[in-house]
Parts: sequence; structure tokens; C-alpha cells
Amino acid sequence: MMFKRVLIANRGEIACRIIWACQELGIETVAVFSEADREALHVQLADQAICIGPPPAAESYLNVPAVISAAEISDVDAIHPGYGFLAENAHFAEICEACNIKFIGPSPEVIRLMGDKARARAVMKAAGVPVLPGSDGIVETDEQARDVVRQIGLPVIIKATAGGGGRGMRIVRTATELSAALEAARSEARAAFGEGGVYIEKYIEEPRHIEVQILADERGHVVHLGERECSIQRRHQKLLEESPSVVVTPEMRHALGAIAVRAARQIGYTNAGTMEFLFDGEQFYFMEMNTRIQVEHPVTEMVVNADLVRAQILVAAGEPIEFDQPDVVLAGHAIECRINAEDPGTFVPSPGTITALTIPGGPGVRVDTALYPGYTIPPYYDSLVAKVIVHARRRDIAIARMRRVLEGFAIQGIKTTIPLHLGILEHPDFIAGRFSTHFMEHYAHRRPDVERSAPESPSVRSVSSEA
Ligand code: MV4
Repeated sequence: MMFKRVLIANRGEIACRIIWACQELGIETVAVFSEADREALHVQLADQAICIGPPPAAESYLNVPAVISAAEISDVDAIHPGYGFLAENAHFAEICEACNIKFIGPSPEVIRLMGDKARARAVMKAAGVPVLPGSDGIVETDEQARDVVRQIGLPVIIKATAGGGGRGMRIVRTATELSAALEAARSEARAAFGEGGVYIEKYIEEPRHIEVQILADERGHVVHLGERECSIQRRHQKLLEESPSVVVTPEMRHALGAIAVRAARQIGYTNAGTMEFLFDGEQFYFMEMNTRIQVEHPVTEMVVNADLVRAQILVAAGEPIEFDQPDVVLAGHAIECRINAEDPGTFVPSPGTITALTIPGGPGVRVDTALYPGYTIPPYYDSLVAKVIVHARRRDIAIARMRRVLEGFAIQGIKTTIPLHLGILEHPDFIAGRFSTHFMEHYAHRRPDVERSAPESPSVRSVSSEA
């Protein structure tokens, strides 16, 4: 049965995005908010809003008893966790289930399995998904590590099994570094995740990060929605994503999609999910699976003409996916730029009050944001303030469209990363589609040049980059 009322356990643009999907489905919405978010847009959009604690996320958006209490008080049928916060917390999904509240996402068992990166790797390998050469599970001793290195050769990368997103990782290029790197990765993992288990993979020097979006209903019907190219990142934070990837041919997409769908079916995956791959120029290798809706889901929505959040809600309510794989057609090209309230050169957060806001429009333009004029961005949370997504018939047209939109986008009162994005969009290697996950490290050397050559348009551009 369709939900009557849904609680959104998140804030910012994604909370608004979920509320809008609920409104279109005729579902009542309950927002939760911290004391720092009384003036937040998601609080104003929802039918009801409940304060769940003080500003620090650990005491509010990550506070399981507080969120569950709000859900009980408001008598919701389901909780949408968005991304971040409790979205990939298997314990939270279990508590929801025990309280007879539908968690809009996969089962707690699948979340737990994919959260253990070494086990996820083993399960995917067993399901016929290509994985990088590496250890079979957790590496316990120096001796085991040396054996793995003997088999696969250097360089290798040591990763935390509880990790993801780059913490607790060590690249090892010479045999003499191995033992110390293992110990360093373990203690970093223990400190960050309370769990010191690590595993080893062959290190790919200049990979592309390409991920496949999947969608599964609760009747075993699974489809993929193509790939997203996510290589443009800095310090493990994605900056710009696009779909399709310039290196993926229809044949590669078909093969990779079939692998992802088969694996998802085999592990009993339900709802929306993303399989992350590294591409070394020849082959794809599974890296990890994200069991949530992702920040960059709009680029997929634009090229396949779908509404992934609506689909998440429908399949969680037990509805079937009403289309088959051949009905999924990728049309045109979409690009997303993540706009952060940060100094574009140093990436230091720049919270503050939005004194004026001009959001461009026109064909193929979408802006997902919770900003409004007069809003004060609190300093406690992620600095993402807007996602600008453009869609066009071809990649070069999409790039031109994104430049036009970012040049006309005026956010006064804070510094934003818009100038950085304009620099990326005019970089010859980006334009040519020649890049790896290391693009921004190379690009950093050019930054002063890029800032000087940023387009003029003083009325708009200079204010958006001033405090
Ligand atoms: C890798 C890799 C190369 N080879 N794994 C980065 C984020 C995390 N999800 C996994 N990451 C990587 N995994 C193999 N086998 C390259 C990265 C990587 C990276 C690693 C260390 C320092 C910076 C990096 C930037 C982008 C990607």
C-alpha cells in the first residue's frame, strides 16, 4: 500500500528534493531539523516539522532515538534517509523495521554487507563481477600482505574494510613500505571507523571513476540506468559528474549494465543503488556499492528521463518497476556541478547570509538547492549549497550551457566554488574528455591562470566570489 506520510531524515537540497517527490505522489511530509536549521527551506516545505536536537549532527540528524521518536510522534509509514547521515546505517534500517516503519532503501542485511568493503568485494567476485587483483578478504599479518604483493605485484593500495571515501587508505610502491603502511592504515581505520580491518588491491595509477545506477523492486525486477562519470574530484569529494561517460560505448554499457543487474539480483538488492567501478582504459573493476540515492543522481535522471526519488518511494511501497531494460534509453548528455560555500582556491568553508540570489533558467537547466535570499548557511554541516544540472543533445552543447548558467548564477554574501567550475569547464583536457581521478591535482598548477582568465561579467561574477 502507498504511504500516507513520510519522514525525511535529512536536510538541505536532498530533503527538499524528497519532499517535492512526496508532494507529487500525494504523500504527507514530516521534516526533522536541528536547532541550527529552524529557518531551513525543508522545514518550510514540509507539512510538519519536528526539532530533533542541537546543531551538531551527532546530536540531531545522526541521533537514531531522536529521529525514531519524531517518526513515532508523527505516525509516519516510512522514512527516507537521503544521502549521508543515516542513509547507510544498517542498525538504523533495522530499528525502522522493528518499529514497523518502512526504510526507503535496501534491506539492513544488504546495507551491512555492502558496508563491509572486503566482504562486498568477495561477494561481487563470486557473482561474476570483475574485481581488481588483491587479497581474499581481510589481511591479518605482514606475511599475508607480502604473499598478496608477491602474487599481484606493486604498486598496491591498502583500504579499510569499514571505509569508503578515501580514509584509511595507503598506496604502497616499494616492498620496504608495506609493513608500516599496513599499520598506519589499520590505526587510521580504527580511529575513523572503530574497526581496523584492511584489505589490499592492485593500485591503478590513472583510473577513471565510473559508476552504474541500478533500480530494483521488491519482486526481483532489476534494471540499470546507465553510468555516471565521476572522475573530477578533489580530496575524495566529487566536484562535477556527467552522464554518459565519454569512454563508455553502447557495447560496454550493455555488458557493464548486465553485470551490475545480475549481481544486484544475486544479493537480493532492492531500491536504488550504485555500483562504483574503476576503469583503467581497458577494463572495469568493481570497487564498492553505495546503498543510497547519491548526490549526483540528477545527471542520470536527465539522460534517462526518470525520477529516481519517486521510484525509490514507489518500490519501497511494494510497487513494481513498470518498465523493462529495453525501455531505458539514454538521450543526450547531462553534467552536474556541485556548488559549495567555500573559497574556490583553498576550499575553506564560507558559511554566511545569502544577501541576493539569481538562479538562471532556460531549456535543459535544473538547479537543486535549498537556498533562498536572506537564508543564513549554518557552519555545522556539509558545504554543498546547490547542484546545477544541465542537459543538452551533445556534450559540447551541455558544457556551453553549464558555462552560461554558472556565469549567470549570482550568490551574494558567501564565497562559492563557481569560479573553480568555470575553470574546469574551459580546460582543454576536460573539453576533450581526457582525464582521470587525478585531474584536479594536475589542474591545481594552473589555478592562478584559470582565475585570471575567468569570464568577465563583473556585475555577477565578482560578487559571487566575494565574501
Ligand atoms: C583506488 C585507486 C586506484 N586503484 N583503488 C579513492 C576513493 C576511494 N573510494 C577509492 N579510491 C581509489 N581507489 C585502486 N585499486 C585510486 C583511488 C583514488 C585515490 C587514491 C589515493 C589518493 C587519491 C585518490 C584519488 C582518486 C582515486
